[in-house]
Amino acid sequence: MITLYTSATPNGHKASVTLEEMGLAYTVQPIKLSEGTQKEPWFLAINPNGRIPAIVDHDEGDFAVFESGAIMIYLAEKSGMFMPADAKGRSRVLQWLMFQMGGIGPMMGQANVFFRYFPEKIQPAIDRYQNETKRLFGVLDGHLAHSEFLAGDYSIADIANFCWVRIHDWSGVDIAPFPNLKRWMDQIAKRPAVQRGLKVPEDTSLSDKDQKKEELIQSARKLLV
Ligand SMILES: N[C@@H](CCC(=O)N[C@@H](CS)C(=O)NCC(=O)O)C(=O)O
Repeated sequence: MITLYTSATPNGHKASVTLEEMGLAYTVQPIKLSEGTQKEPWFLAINPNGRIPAIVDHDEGDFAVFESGAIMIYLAEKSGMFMPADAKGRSRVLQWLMFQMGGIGPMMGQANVFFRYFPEKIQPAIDRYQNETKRLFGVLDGHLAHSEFLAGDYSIADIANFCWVRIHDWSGVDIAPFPNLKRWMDQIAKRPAVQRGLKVPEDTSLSDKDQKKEELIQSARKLLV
């Protein structure tokens, strides 16, 4: 049994979708980011970085794993699923996973901050992160023009990038100019395990009511300064 500490964010969904896809037994402990639960000493003992997601694997002596990418690799190795065993296949998956961890996540994350959360609209910062997000979407689109998935069969690399690209509205970037990316997004969104994972820890679909959306924006702002 695994405990997943999470919130309804792209990084949290990377872990919950992965667990759902692999059919691993887990329980969810929701972390209230707006209340600072992630900075409490008991949670820092699990993740010294004070962020979600994190997991504790009770089958492995309560082994704790933090960083969403590291969690996905750990679960792929535990389950033997969604990452090939051969060196080249594994490397291809890790390349696209790192592309998300080092590119899509940080750039979209900053685009979200400057476009969506900060009341002051600092245009050069918005432009910088939106342009970089568009450039990265172009890289995905170009690759997906000749591949069904990012690295051979459907893998943790697809899950990681999907969970971020789906919130492109938060960054103020449209995916309509990227038809291959859109085709791939639509395909992954249909997977039942993905749909279940996106409801963890609660159903916060992108069509949230305005009031709920405003609450989310307010609590995110508090974390950023
Ligand atoms: N690189 C980390 C980033 C984790 C992260 O930034 N998590 C956010 C939610 S998506 C968080 O916990 N924020 C709370 C805070 O900043 O205090 C990962 O991939 O796990």
